Amino acid sequence: MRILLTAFGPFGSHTYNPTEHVARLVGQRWNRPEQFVVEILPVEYEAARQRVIGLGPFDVHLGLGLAADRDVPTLERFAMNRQDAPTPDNAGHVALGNSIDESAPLAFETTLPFRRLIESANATGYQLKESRTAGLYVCNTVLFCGIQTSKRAGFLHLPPAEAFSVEEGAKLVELLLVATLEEPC
Ligand code: PCA
Repeated sequence: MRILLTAFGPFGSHTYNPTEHVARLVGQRWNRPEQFVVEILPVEYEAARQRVIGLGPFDVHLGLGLAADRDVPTLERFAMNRQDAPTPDNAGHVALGNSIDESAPLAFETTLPFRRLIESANATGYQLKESRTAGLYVCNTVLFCGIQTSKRAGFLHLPPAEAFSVEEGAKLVELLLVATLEEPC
């Protein structure tokens, strides 16, 4: 069993991205038998897409990203086959509504046990909410490619560090991964 946990570093006006620290902490602490890979992806549409495809299929891929305008963690339900955001990526590219993959459908739904994860997190005292859009920036691209590449894939947006500590983020990610592994495919 192979697990991929991805996250991002700084981008745009965000000089600190808690998700890279959360992902590293979860990777350091993982003590279960599954092979666990942590990858910090470039905040660039094309390079991130290539990296996810290049890492190849995993049994579970959970992507993490910062949602600076949200105050609780959100689990993404859908990935859109679009790239469209005013903020340039870290390569300076501004996306204007192109498809990620012209041969793919307009949207995919997460292949993680979505409702079960939200219920498990909330039963443990987290406020984890459903989100129906990951935006159309780089996180959405990673979720889209993750669903195309790995057996089960999903995406968790975390609020900024003022609202949520790295430790809390790591505990939530661990809970979501363990709950996914316990759910039959
Ligand atoms: N958040 C951005 C990209 C990188 C990150 O951490 C997003 O929500 O698309």
